[in-house]
Amino acid sequence: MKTVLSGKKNEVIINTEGPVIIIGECINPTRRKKLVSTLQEGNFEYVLELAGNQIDAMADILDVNVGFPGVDDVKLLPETVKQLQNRYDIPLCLDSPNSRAIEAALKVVLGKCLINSVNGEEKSMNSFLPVAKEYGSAIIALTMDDEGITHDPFKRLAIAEKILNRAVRTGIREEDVIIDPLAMAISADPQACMVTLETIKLIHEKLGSNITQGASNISFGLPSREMLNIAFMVLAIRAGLTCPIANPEKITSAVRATDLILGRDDFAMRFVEHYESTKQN
Ligand code: THG
Repeated sequence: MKTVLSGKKNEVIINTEGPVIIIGECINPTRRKKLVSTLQEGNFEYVLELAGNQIDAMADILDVNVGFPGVDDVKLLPETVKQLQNRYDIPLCLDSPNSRAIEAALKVVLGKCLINSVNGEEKSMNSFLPVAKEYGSAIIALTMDDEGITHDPFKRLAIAEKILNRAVRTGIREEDVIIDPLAMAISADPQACMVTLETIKLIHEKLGSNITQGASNISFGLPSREMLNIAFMVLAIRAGLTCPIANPEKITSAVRATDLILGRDDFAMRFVEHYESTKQN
């Protein structure tokens, strides 16, 4: 299955057959005080620098999250989108729980972007799905609903199916729904990663959808986060993950190595290209 996204001109195809597409996570105020302070001053240089660094590290898509307490993201999200698209031609993944902020950003965005995210709650589906349909966007579907987060992979699959069916009835194409199996901190629950891996496998087999996840979530609260994130990423790709939200500066080497090993990189072209690009720096 193929999900096509675009920037101003540049098209990116997320294909369940691979190779893995990287959604850069770094435009996110979590633990980035400087992002909050610069945006509060109306200064976009740092957000542009975060974008440029991730593009250099081979991000294919950029997640854009500018939500923090006290900010009016109905204003800030579209302004950030404009600034990013003034300088770079890359598809965007608009990351906000506020459907009004998403809609305001969709009014100014060029190309076809990804909405991050809808979940199985009635309120969420009712507010995000019509917006995605109206603006022709693809959407990330989180496998949680009005009953919260379940630890049963079959129930997560059922929620994915529910959102997918509702989206299709709203007029959104099946391939424009990317499923998020929910990656949670392993420090809080020893089985958290196994539940996610089982969910990925089920969704891959039963729905054949493209699959994303916040790949750095699992390592919150632990040392050696990079190593944990990489180990989990490799296993998740094998299970069916196709477009992780991750830090490309930390993860691209492992992603290229995994694609090569899985027979998705003829003559190691992408692997070597990435190696050469890191050597020059
Ligand atoms: N699913 C979907 N969207 C998501 C998530 C998800 N969006 C947000 C989040 N989870 C993914 N993004 C991040 C961004 C940053 C970090 C983790 C997940 C992170 N940052 C470092 C920290 O907190 O220590 C700081 C920055 C860094 O060192 O790079 O870990 O699950 N659909």
